[in-house]
Amino acid sequence: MQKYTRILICSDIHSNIEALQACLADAQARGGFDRFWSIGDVVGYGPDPVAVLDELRALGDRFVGVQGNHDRLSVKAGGLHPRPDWWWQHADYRNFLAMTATDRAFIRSWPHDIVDLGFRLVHDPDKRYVEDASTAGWVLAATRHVRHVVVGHSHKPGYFVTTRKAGDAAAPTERFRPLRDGDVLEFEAGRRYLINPGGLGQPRDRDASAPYLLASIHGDSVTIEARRVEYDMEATIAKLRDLDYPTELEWHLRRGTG
Ligand SMILES: [Mn+2]
Repeated sequence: MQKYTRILICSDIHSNIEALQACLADAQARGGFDRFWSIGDVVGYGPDPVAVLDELRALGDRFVGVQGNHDRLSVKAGGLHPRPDWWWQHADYRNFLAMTATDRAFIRSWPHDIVDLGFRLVHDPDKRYVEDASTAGWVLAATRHVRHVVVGHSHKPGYFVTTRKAGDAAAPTERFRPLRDGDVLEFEAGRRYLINPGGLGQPRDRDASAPYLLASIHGDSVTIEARRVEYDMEATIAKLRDLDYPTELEWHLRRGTG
């Protein structure tokens, strides 16, 4: 019998502990996972950076994570934007104040990008949003030493795949394909994939439920199942109000925008 590695893939948790715990429980109910890939932006925006970091620390060796742009900002010396211009900077500054030196050391321990099981994990390659085929093709072409790429940053679950004719090297891709709840994607041999698990703690595809992916990987054989999970958003929003976070956050969570 083949032994598959089961991986929970998620990105952009953004200090949303209710959404994270709901996804962990959902994955547990579906047979659990051997590894947890976090594609960055664990903190920022939401009200619970420390609870989220504690949950990830509790995963022990199963946790593999890279830094996102909000994570990088949150560990800058001196903190963030004491007189912020934008609503999200207010939120990130509150995140910064809530975290301890130990929390910041944990975030600093994550690399910018990493290769695991033939996948390159990177939040925002060259600080870009990968939302069109030409950018996806550029990222894949710049990453020829690995088979596939996982990104975050756009908060929209979906994938790009190289065209059948292209083979491995030059990598023009087909258009973006969204991944919806229950979609199952089996990788085709000889093609390269760039996947995005979506924004677990702040989706931006106009579906307010929390997205993540469950992958089964054995050598070149890859199957990915897309999940959407309802979570106790009212609890998250109550905390945002209690802690006087910008009202834009509630607005975006309810609508699945950002
Ligand atoms: Mn983000």
